[in-house]
Amino acid sequence: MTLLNQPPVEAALLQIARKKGMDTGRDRLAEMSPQCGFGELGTCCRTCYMGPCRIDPFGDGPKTGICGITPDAMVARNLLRETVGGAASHVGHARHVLLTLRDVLDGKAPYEIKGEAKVLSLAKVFGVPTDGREVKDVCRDLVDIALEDFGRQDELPNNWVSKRAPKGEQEMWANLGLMYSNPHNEIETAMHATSMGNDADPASLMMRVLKMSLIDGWTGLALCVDLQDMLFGVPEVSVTQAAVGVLDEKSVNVAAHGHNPVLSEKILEWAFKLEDEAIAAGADRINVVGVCCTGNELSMRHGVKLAAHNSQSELILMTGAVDAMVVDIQCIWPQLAQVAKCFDTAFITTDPMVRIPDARHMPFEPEHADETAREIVRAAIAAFGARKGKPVDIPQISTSAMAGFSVEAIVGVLAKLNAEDPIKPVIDNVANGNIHGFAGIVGCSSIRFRDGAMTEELVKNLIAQDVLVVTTGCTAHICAQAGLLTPEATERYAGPGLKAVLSVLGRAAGLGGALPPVWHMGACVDNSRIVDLLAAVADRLGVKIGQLPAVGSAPELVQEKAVSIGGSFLALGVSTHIAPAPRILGGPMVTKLLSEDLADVTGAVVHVELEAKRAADWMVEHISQKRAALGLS
Ligand code: BF8
Repeated sequence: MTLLNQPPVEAALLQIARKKGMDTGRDRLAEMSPQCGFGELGTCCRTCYMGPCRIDPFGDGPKTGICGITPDAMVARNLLRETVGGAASHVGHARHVLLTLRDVLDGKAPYEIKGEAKVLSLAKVFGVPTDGREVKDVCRDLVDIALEDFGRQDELPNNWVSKRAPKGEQEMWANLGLMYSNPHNEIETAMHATSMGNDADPASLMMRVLKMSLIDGWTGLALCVDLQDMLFGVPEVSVTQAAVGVLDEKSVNVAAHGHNPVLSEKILEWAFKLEDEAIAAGADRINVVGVCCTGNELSMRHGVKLAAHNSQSELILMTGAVDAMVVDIQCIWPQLAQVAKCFDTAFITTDPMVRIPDARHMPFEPEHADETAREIVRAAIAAFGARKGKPVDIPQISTSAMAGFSVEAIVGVLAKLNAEDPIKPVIDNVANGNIHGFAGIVGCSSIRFRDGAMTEELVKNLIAQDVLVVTTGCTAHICAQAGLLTPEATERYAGPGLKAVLSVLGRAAGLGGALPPVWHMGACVDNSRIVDLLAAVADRLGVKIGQLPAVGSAPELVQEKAVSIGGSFLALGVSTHIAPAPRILGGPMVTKLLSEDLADVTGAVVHVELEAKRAADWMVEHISQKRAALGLS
């Protein structure tokens, strides 16, 4: 791991950790390095108790598991279980929001429907009548359509994919046998098929991986975002601040961490309502800041400041300035509870699935959202009372960052140039080469790559070559902290063509400067917004998404969710760079399938590259090939 390029925020936070003698993820990684080679290759099988079996595909050792399973079947089976983990997380998140929205419509949960425009636009997609009807009634019909998918046993196509996904791609998926019905049944089937003595055909297992990824994309991401937009409103562009310097010594600092805005929206609401109590406790105010994807959700809809991405979540606690870290689901390191114990920080878990020893558990249910959120904010004020006057270490580093690039917001900006045909200015600039193409740089922050600034270098290389970048998840935090979500970044890093386009768009949007070269589209579930954007451009051009000069990348893969999201882009025909390698390299057939043969199935391939400049070059070259196929120079 190189430290030559360590981002300044990491450098400052690690210095604090060292000063305080605190253990970090980097220390724990160093202690267990080198990591298990069998695990990295994917050829370790723990499916049954004759094992664990380990196959060294390159040496003279065993060539199959004890039951005879081949390395290809082993890596495919393991990959499918990772994909199930990702899809189950996103589908579970979506279902939670769905049930919350149903309770809101039934008057059982204290939220308002803020996304009326989204309700009406989805009604059109799903053929729900709107004339003369209350928005709530239209919304209820949409909720019922989504609920039907979770209960159906009729094997008819799932509503959210068959009515919501682009038709051309659906035809391809249907021909490949990838269309699905009830997502829960498919998750059950995938777990069944991967248990001992079932599917041992790597090709069949890999088709299951694609199918599970589709479920992730449409009943996970798209359903989740549609519901959240109906409930909480569609994001609009706003300017916020990012990095640890957004913590404020004199305020009650509440860090919202996780993924589900059903909790964090209420925390934000109660932080405003209890400001007087905080002032009475000696604070200037209550400062709600965002960590990981819940941070992105709050930032997209309310301009809340972004404090940290995933691999910094334990480090910001070491400032001693976080009064409460309130978490919901996913990507919560158990270590956070141990770090919080060393300070006055209240580390509060809220979901029954996320129980962590030494955390304070305050069960959050939407029906009692107000009471629990009030109690949580009061716990933060009490923690501030205990901390007040004690020294804290807050590195004074923060950057400006523009967020809130929903498709609706992007179309709104473009409409200022061409109200009749908003997508046309983009298409014209792709055709004339000002925009070489598009890259979605998404996913996690990995301590295996952070100290080399993998993501920042990749993004800078792409925008210098006139590639417009969209981002989500922890990658969005990284880009924000590097100052890449600013008009200044366009001036400093963008190639001449991209700079010209973004300057015109920025002026049209009334910014008085260029739009940023990297557009923050939200949390990881908001990758569905990227799909919607691609679908709109493809539709306007009359081509399939896979034909667009577009490419994806997850340059610091950590979570199973990133695997299933990556798979959903492959199913659309969008090729994807990834680092580190998925755990398939021990299976030569599966490796070839993903890196070459998939091109003949969906039109996409996976490319592994650990070095940022080379990864960017591959992505630019891939875009060039797509341009050439469309007859563009
Ligand atoms: O869903 S980017 S580390 S926080 S998995 Fe997790 Fe990865 Fe961050 Fe958000 Ni996404």
